[in-house]
Amino acid sequence: MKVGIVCYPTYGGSGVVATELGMALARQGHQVHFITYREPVRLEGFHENVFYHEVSALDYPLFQYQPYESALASKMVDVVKFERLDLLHVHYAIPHASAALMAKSILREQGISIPFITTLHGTDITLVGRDPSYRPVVEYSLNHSDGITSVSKHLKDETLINFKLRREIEVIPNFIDFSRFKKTNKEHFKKAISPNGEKIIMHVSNFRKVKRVEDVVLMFDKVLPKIPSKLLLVGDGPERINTEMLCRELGNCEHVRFLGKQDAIEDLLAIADLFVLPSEQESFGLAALEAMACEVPVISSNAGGIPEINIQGETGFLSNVGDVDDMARNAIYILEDETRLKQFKKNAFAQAKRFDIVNILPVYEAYYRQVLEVSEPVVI
Ligand code: GMT
Repeated sequence: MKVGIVCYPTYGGSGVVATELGMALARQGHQVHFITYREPVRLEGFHENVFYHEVSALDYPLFQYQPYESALASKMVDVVKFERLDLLHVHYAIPHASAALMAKSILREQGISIPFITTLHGTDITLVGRDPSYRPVVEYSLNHSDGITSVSKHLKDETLINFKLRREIEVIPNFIDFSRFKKTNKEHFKKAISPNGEKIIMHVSNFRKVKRVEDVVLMFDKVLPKIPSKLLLVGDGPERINTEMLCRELGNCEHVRFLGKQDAIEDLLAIADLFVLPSEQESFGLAALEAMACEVPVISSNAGGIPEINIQGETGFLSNVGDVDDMARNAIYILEDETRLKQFKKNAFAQAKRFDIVNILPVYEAYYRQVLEVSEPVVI
């Protein structure tokens, strides 16, 4: 198949999933064309069967906001025609689904049929998409998608509650590429971070408000007196400054390291003992699953789709959003006993294995085939 993938190329779950899916499809022999405004962060190096088409939106003094959606739709038209694509797969509904719909309509008039699948990732539904400023367009473009997938059961339910959809939503969970995410020996690095064998607690996110990074620091502050430990905060975003201020207020800065944006997350996860994800909203929680793949148990909130991956008392623990006391109690429980910690690590890995890309990729391929089979031919 020749597939066009549209996504946000920046750090963020949906772009990561789109990129890894594209690369896996390419390894299976499909031809994959990424259509984005910048090269996706995880698309490093040269890959046979992978092509990249940059969307550039002409700027003009009249525009207060650049019409990116029009530029994207125009690029899709061009790539579909020139590369003779079979299918478009857009990740994150806004504005990718409506841009794909526009491209599809333009191509239809030229006698070209191009079905498109929209994958819902989370805030495109739960936060941004249902805002009145976008809602009618999101609903319309979902109803005109040839296929819709959602990364968790919870997100599917949320979508059906918030939008009047005439289309079925297929749940296809996110996945792990175990050739990349596996525990490796990084003893030298561990020694540098925790010279006295302190436990390493880690959080990775884009530091947006929904991630509640301050809860990570508050929880850590309660764990620290009981368990000698270090906190690694990976990522960057609007809440970083408040988080740094909180560390200063609590006086625990010497035990907290802000590492900023990092590419090789797996190298950092290799030295972690515990991962914390206290989000207010999380349709899936890919960051937690990546941690589990590297044998790291998870302390999380019970928001959104997280309970579909983190199993209470087995791979970690789940608490109500904001209940930092409970999170701290659970963290201490896991970390205070070596045998227990080992068991949690083992369970976390076993759970992540259920989401091996080897199992999920064929589900996407089958769904692509299904959509292609039923998509209407163009009659002009
Ligand atoms: O919140 C993020 O980290 C970014 C966001 C995105 O769409 O780029 O992530 C969403 O998609 C990820 C991949 O499917 C999910 O793992 C995240 O749970 C989801 N984020 C939220 O729902 C807040």
